[in-house]
Amino acid sequence: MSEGQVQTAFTKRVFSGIQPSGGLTLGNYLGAMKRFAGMQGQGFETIYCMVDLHAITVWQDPENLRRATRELCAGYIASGLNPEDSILFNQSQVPEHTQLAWIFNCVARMGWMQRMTQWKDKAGKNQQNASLGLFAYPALMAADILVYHATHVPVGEDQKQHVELTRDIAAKFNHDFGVDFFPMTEPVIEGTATRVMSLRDGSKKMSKSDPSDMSRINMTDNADAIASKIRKARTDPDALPSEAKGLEDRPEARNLVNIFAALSDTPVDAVLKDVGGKQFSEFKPMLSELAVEKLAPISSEMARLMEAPDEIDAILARGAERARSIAEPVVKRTYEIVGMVR
Ligand code: AQP
Repeated sequence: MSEGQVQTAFTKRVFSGIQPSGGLTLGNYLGAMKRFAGMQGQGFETIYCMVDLHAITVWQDPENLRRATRELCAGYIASGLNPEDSILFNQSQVPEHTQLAWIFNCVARMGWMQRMTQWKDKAGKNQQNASLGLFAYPALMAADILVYHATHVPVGEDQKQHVELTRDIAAKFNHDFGVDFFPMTEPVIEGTATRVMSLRDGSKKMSKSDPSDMSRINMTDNADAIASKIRKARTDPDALPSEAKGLEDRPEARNLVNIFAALSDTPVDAVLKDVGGKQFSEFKPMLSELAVEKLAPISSEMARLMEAPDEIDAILARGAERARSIAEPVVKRTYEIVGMVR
């Protein structure tokens, strides 16, 4: 289907996004960016977004937000996304996302939102003081996806619930208005790194906003920082097992093995065949070397791209134009279905 037409047959189209809410982590790379690049040119139309409107659901310093948005675009490109083959753009430059989100705010139910674990985690005990935007986040995410009639959304484990809610919103809209307009989008959660955990606590996901920098590998970390974080990563005193079953009650060990497997594109069992029986004192330097080998070219390409912010802005502007040409007719038709006089 060409840009500018409303999709009715729901051909294969991928949408996903990352928040420019701080420095990118190894979790974002393995759980999202590397997989986004893997879906490019595989028979999907691919659309990837910097979701800045999501980022501001918690306070962002304006200068940092601008920088993080450009850095995320640089990260996408350095991870293998090509702005000609994929549409790369910034969410706030395509107003159709918020236009559709308002309709979805009126379709989604309060109870659905209250059940979202990300809302509960991020708002914590102080829900009364959280922003209304944080509460409504999943309706905006549904709009991000459905404004392109996207059929597939590659995400990490943590976002599965939001994609399921997107399906609920699409189904309720279709049912309420007696149409078959929005597709039932599939989450794509594959591979060994759909949930990269903190290096300090194997029960917590690696996150940009974790107060401890030692908990994560940043995509801009140099070789020394990567090696030092892996050396200090929490582990247990036992040697590595030879089979995945042996990692079951060892979250920190499992995390480091999963990271190794994902970075080397090797199944976990094959990794354990090689490293089973080794102590962490031997395995950690192997992991550091691999991480530096894979991440250094990405971080140096990001740094190079960041030297030309005007070029990044031009890529984003062109991407927004292409994205709008798909999103605009979808919103126009949605408003007609709802009964708005156009
Ligand atoms: N640790 C992770 N393991 C696997 N996938 C991850 N993702 C994030 N962290 C991990 C995936 O990255 C995509 C974009 O996420 P995001 O940055 O928009 O939001 P997030 O999931 O809330 O990421 P952070 O790092 O935890 O950000 P903050 O700290 O700002 O909330 C998603 O596909 C996500 O699954």
